[in-house]
Amino acid sequence: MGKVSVIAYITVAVLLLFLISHSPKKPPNQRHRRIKLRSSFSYYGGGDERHHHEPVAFDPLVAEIERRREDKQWEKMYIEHAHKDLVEEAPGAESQPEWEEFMDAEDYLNDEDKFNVTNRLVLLFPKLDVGPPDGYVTEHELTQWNLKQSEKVVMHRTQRDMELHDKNRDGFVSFAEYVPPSWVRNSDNTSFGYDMGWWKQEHFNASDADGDGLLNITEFNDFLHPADSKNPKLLQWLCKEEIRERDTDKDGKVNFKEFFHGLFDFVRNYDEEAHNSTHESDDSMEAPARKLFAQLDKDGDGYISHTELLPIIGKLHPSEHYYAKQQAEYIITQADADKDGRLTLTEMIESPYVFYSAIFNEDEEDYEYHDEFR
Ligand SMILES: *[C@@H]1O[C@H](CO)[C@@H](O)[C@H](O)[C@H]1NC(C)=O
Ligand SMILES: *[C@@H]1O[C@H](CO)[C@@H](O)[C@H](O)[C@H]1NC(C)=O
Ligand SMILES: *[C@@H]1O[C@H](CO)[C@@H](O)[C@H](O)[C@H]1NC(C)=O
Ligand SMILES: *[C@@H]1O[C@H](CO)[C@@H](O)[C@H](O)[C@H]1NC(C)=O
Ligand SMILES: *[C@@H]1O[C@H](CO)[C@@H](O)[C@H](O)[C@H]1NC(C)=O
Ligand SMILES: [Ca+2]
Ligand SMILES: [Ca+2]
Repeated sequence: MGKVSVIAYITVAVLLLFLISHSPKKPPNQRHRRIKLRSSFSYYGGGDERHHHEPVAFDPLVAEIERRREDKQWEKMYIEHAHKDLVEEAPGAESQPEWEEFMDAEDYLNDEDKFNVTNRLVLLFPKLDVGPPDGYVTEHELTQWNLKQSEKVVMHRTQRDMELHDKNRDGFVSFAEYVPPSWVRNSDNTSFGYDMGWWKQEHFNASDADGDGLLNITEFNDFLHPADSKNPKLLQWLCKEEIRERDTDKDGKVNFKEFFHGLFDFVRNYDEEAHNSTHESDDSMEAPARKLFAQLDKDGDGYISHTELLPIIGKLHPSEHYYAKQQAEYIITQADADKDGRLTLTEMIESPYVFYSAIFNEDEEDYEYHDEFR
């Protein structure tokens, strides 16, 4: 990490101090709720994205704190692995990190004198209510907001990865520069998408939209998140990878059996989450699977080729937009008190913890327990 990052940390810290010292004073209530910062993330967005997707913080201020914590974790992990010998010479020195300043950040978020969720929502509402600004936040507005927040987080991670790979610091990643670090290579293969051929040159080439042999930040971000890319070459590559992965008899194509016992489950799960249908048994799913297979098999040769897979690739690899919409739908079902399908500022203020992820403690004692731990 360079000087720029250090300066960025300091700037944010000063900003936070400013906010703390200028917040209005109010008596605390709702002591049983506690806003939690999230601490887990995966180092490479790569292949495991469809298995678990962390929702992004609703409030940019919370996101900023989480981002700084993640950077610290990342930096520590990177330094540990880049200088393994150094760390091993000092056993136990950093084995149990205590993120004290982030504990403080969590305290800050939970101190209503300092971080008043009502005031935050009042402040944020006009930023959400933009299309059009009519006093209601619709599912679409909320989706766009969520998407903007998650794109910021994703791009930040990409920039961090870029710093790691762009060894000659020219702002581009060449294929030669793109050697996965040893700690990625040595870790669990499947979780980093080795089975997806993640590190292959073909993937790199497909991400290189203008074909100059180098990936700029946009292309590198696409490389790491192909499902969110608009680059047709990359989407085609993703389809090819999917076919390769599902082609169990290795004849280069996907037949109905391979489709039914693999791809179709993903499509079904996707549609279920979108349309809230009930779970069906394997037998009863065969007919709809055959129907979809026939629709996709445009040339009717009894196999799905990678071009025939393109219409459903978004269901196999859900995009950030999909998750942003899912999160928006969830928030609205939780906070829409009058059930008109949209949120007023009052509705939002009445359910603040739908927006601020919180753990719920039954009673005061539980709260004290957490208090002691800090
Ligand atoms: C937050 O601020 C609002 C308006 O300034 C006030 O009415 C409310 O009591 C405050 N809430 C808390 C929990 O301090
Ligand atoms: C991951 O896969 C590579 C190549 O297929 C292999 O050399 C390596 O030992 C594997 N690593 C683990 C931890 O399974
Ligand atoms: C990727 O592109 C380079 C030229 O830019 C070419 O030499 C290489 O063979 C390509 N690799 C694959 C797997 O397509
Ligand atoms: C990266 O290159 C692509 C063309 O491949 C271009 O569309 C994009 O604007 C470039 N991004 C930046 C940040 O320069
Ligand atoms: C799905 O529908 C059932 C009833 O049809 C309802 O009880 C349930 O809450 C719905 N789930 C979601 C996630 O919408
Ligand atoms: Ca470079
Ligand atoms: Ca409403």
